[in-house]
Amino acid sequence: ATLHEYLRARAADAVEASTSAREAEDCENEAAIVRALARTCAKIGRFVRRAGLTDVKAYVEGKNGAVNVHGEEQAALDDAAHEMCVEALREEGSSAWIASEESEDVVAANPRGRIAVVFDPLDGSSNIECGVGVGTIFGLVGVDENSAAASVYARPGNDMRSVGYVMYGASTILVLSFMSTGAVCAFTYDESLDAFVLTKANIRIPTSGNVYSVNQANYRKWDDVMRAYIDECSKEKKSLRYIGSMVADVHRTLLYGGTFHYPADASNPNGKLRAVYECFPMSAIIERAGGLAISAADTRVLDFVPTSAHERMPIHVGSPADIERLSQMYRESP
Ligand code: AHM
Ligand code: MG
Repeated sequence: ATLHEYLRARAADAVEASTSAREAEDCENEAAIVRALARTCAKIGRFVRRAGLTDVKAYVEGKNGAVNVHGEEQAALDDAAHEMCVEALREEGSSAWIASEESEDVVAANPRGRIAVVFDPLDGSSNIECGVGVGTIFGLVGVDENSAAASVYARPGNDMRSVGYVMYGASTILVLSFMSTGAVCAFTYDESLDAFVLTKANIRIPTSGNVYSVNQANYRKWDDVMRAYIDECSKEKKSLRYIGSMVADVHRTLLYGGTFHYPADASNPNGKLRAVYECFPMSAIIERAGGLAISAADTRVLDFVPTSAHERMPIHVGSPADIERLSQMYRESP
């Protein structure tokens, strides 16, 4: 099936199960928003693939030297991806709010809308210039009509409805969990059809895995438990894999099992990754596929309530047995 067919069927099921016209309309709108995002990601994928070529340079002139709200240098392709997403969501029309990692403020869209969209348009952008995988991450949140901007982010990750990411790697892959409880499915972009085609239905993460993924250069800045856990991984002869693109590192973790971490460290007490745009959607995908996502001993990532749209948080996601082991080590530490 194509993504369009899949969404049409799932939305029809949801409409049938709905108990009010309002709820039915929300399901239809949710499918329409996901469709718009997928179409945009196919376009972003074509730009990523052509990065460095002259026609792309005409569109995005290499690095533009701009600094985004997190103070990091922003590659121009980030800007372009952000613009493309905002444009597509505005055109689709039903989103209440649009919150992007690349924009300081949550942007108001349709005041009568009941679904807000949060996204990181191009994550891992330091990998663009050398042609290594990057991705787009998104999540949909239900809000009241005429809600305030804070209703988009000042709530736990558990509230996310549809969540997904697109990985621009050797192929362009969309991983989606549609609506609040949707199975995790992968769709591969077929250039000849200009469509995402279902390639993996109902993905379940392996119970444990042989790979751990973390920026081990930060080892000396971690707390004792994190160091002990990684020592144990190494003693157990697990393999280390780290691309430096969260989407690619988490995607591998989802399929092959194991763990991905961006812990707190001495220079970054809340880690590096943003709760709303990165940690929530990726953790929701992993948990809906049977994995676990924690930020500390017993604290689920998805229970965290951010106080700002760009707040960061520590994250450990992956196979349930492996994350449970880390959680146990934190619980037992004095
Ligand atoms: P970005 O939003 O500036 O692209 O940063 C996020 C990326 C993630 O994709 C990745 O997991 C992490 O940064 C890697 O950070 P580090 O280089 O500190 O290991
Ligand atoms: Mg990012």
